[in-house]
Amino acid sequence: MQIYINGEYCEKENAKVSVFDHGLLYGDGVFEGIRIYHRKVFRLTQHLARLFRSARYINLAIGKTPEEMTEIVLETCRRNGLDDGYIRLVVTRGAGTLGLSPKSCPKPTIFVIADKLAIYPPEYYEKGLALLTVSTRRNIIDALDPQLKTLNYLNNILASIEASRSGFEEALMLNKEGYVAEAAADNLFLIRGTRLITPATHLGALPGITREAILEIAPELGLSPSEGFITLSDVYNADECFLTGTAAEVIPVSEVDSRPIGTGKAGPMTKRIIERFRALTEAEGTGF
Ligand code: PXG
Repeated sequence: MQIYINGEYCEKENAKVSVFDHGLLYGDGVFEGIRIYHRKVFRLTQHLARLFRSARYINLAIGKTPEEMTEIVLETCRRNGLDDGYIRLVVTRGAGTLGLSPKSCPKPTIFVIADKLAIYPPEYYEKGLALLTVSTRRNIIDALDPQLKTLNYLNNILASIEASRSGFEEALMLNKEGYVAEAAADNLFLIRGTRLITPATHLGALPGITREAILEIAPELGLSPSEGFITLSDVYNADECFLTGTAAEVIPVSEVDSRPIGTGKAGPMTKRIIERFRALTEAEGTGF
C-alpha cells in the first residue's frame, strides 16, 4: 500500500507522523472520507470544498490549492490501483511544541490513505438498522461548529459507544435544543408521503456529500425534498427512515428507540433511492 505523506509516497510501514503533531496531541486538524467506485473518485470536488471550508474554520492554511490536492488524491489512487475503496484525506496543524498554540507548528501535516473499506454486512441493507437516541448531544455551534469535519470526533465517538454498549448498531443524536441532528457518522432522512425530510445543517447535521446527492435525486423519484426541524415524534411516525454517508451509502432504518418505522423493514421508496444512488455512483466520478 502506497501512502502519500508530506510530499512523498511511501509504504504503510514508513508512513509516520510525529508524536508532537498537534493533530494527535489536540485533535487539531481536518479530514475527509471519500469513496472510489469503479476506478473513479466520487464527488471529489465537493469533498475538497468541504475540506477547505473546515480548514478555514480552524484557521489552518493547507498550503496547497484544491487542484494540487486533487492531483495528490488521484495519484494516491493510481499507485494503489483500487477499483473500489475508500480515501482518507487528513490535514493536521503539523508538528509543534507541547502547548495548544498553533504558532509552534510551522507546516501542516498532509496524508492520504487509499484502502479497502469495511462496510455494514449486506443484510442490513435489507432488514435495516436499529437506532438508539443517545444522551450525548451534538456539539453546540457556540463551541465547535458541527458542520465541519475536524479531527475532534469525540462527540460522535461517545455517542457511538453509548449505542453499541446498549446493543444498537447506530446512535441517533439530538442537538442541544432536542431536535434531531444526525446519526454518529451519517445523516438522517425521513419519508412521509411524497415528502423527503432531513435535519437542516444549522441544527447540527454535517452537510454530507451523500446527503446532498440524495436531495438532488429526490425529485426524479417523485419526492419533494426539504431541510428543517425534525423531532423524535417525526422520526417515530415516519413512513420510512434511512441514513446516508460515504461509508454506509444509503442504509434503511427499521427501528428507532424500539418503535418500528413504517413496516419495520426497509421501505419501498428507500429501496428505490438505494438503486438510484448506486446508479449515480456508477455514472459519476473523477477517473484516475
Ligand atoms: N455526519 C457525520 C458526523 C459524519 O462524520 C456524515 C454525516 C455523512 O457525510 P458524507 O459526506 O460522508 O455523506 C459523516 C461522514 C467512517 C466514516 O470511517 C465516517 C464518515 C464518512 C466516511 C467514513 O466511519 N462520516
